[in-house]
Amino acid sequence: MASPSKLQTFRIKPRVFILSDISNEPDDAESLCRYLLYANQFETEGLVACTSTWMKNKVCPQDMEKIIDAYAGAVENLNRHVHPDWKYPSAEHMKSLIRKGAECYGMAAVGDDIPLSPGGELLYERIIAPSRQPLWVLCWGGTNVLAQVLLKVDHKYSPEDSARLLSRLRVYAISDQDDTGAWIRNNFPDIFYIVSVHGWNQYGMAAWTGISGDKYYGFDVGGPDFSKMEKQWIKENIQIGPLGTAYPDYLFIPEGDTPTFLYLIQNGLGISEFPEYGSWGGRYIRTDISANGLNSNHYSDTVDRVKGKDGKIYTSNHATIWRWRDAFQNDFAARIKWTMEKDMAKANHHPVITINDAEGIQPVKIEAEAGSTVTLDATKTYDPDKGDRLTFTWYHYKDPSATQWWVDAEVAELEIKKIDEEGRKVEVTLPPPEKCSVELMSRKPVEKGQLLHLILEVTDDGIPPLTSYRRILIQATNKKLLGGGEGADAIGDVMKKE
Ligand SMILES: [Ca+2]
Ligand SMILES: [Ca+2]
Repeated sequence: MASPSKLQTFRIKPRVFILSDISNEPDDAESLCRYLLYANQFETEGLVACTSTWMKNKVCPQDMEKIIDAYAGAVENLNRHVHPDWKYPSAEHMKSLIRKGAECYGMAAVGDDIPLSPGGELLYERIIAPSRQPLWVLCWGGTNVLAQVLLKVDHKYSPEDSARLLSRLRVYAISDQDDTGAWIRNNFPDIFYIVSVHGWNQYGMAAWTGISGDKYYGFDVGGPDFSKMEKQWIKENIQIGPLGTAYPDYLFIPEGDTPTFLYLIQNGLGISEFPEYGSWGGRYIRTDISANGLNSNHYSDTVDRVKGKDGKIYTSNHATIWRWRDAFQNDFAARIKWTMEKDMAKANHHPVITINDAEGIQPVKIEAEAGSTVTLDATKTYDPDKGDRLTFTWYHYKDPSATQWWVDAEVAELEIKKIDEEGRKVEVTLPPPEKCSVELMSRKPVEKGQLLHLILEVTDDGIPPLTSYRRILIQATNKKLLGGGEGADAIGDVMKKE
């Protein structure tokens, strides 16, 4: 019989603080429904209703309460489907975190003589609390609550203490939705800040619309599979049970704010300190590459190359999210089923991956010489549900290793050879030194070459199927400095030689 102690565990609970312009349209309510299904793996520290350019003069905390009332009816069943050490927080606890942000637009809430809103008070408390864990501020609307608090920290603390406190902040914002986003990045450029930057309100250009915006905005036509975003699918798979019935129908696109926490979900794929590695919440890279990014700690859009539904390759920022759509929609649907099912044996649960004896979700880090072969063994991987069959897929995620647009010219393929029929064990051969351990332009050999990303994806055959991941970070080395070639000062000259 399936035992809860065999279910996935984690090492930490990321601290999360949500600012939401809930009720400007239905999509924040949808995102909150989904977020609550993952609430057992996060330490939620605040839920603040804020304004945005789409709702400038009111905030709607009462609509957060309604969703959490619905969650109250789901907690008991949810807890039957997670490891006993990773239970869901009570609805009372989640409700106690709700506050109002400033009931005005943007910078009108920010100034020396303007008191903090109740939401600002809570955020201030959480920022100055003694914790070594980063605090993730997820911005689903405007950012004036955050801007208010930054100004207060700046006034109350010495530059050194303020820098220390703000170094623990991590922001993921869904574009700029008021005039404080640009103000924050200009005045506090060292804050870790993920946001798509583009012309005002031109959301179709932003990576986050990759979650579901392909039809509405008309990007990547033919690439993403929209079937699990259709209203009918949502009706049948999501809008059911105690929590799902609180999930409203969508107006423009569903769940535009959801990528902020898809980014943090602990499924073995993403590593939250490294936006450039890619995750369900997309892939972002530093805008400013000055020494350690000290001029600006802003992360903006980049692209992935992904084979679409029609077999063509799509190169886009949106693809960094839609490429995972099937998996994250199945994950959502499976958790909605948990809310309705008392019996663990009647629902699906995630495969638990072990690689080379390391269980868990953390990346596996290895160093290997360019051209050498390493063995990776996931034999001990299991599914906690009796009888589920697992499919093992290993693939080289090349995009994170590239330093420029032409990934195929810069990142050579890892050779992956299955040792057993299922592919639980593989031999992986690194590219030769001239392909992974020389400088891009000078062709000078380097001792430490590319960091290569190998992903193991394990999917079960439950209903709906669930996927777990592990990332293997392979640091290529070149101890004998082999493979150097004739370089050039200009990229055009390098290309001629290729
Ligand atoms: Ca929103
Ligand atoms: Ca399973």
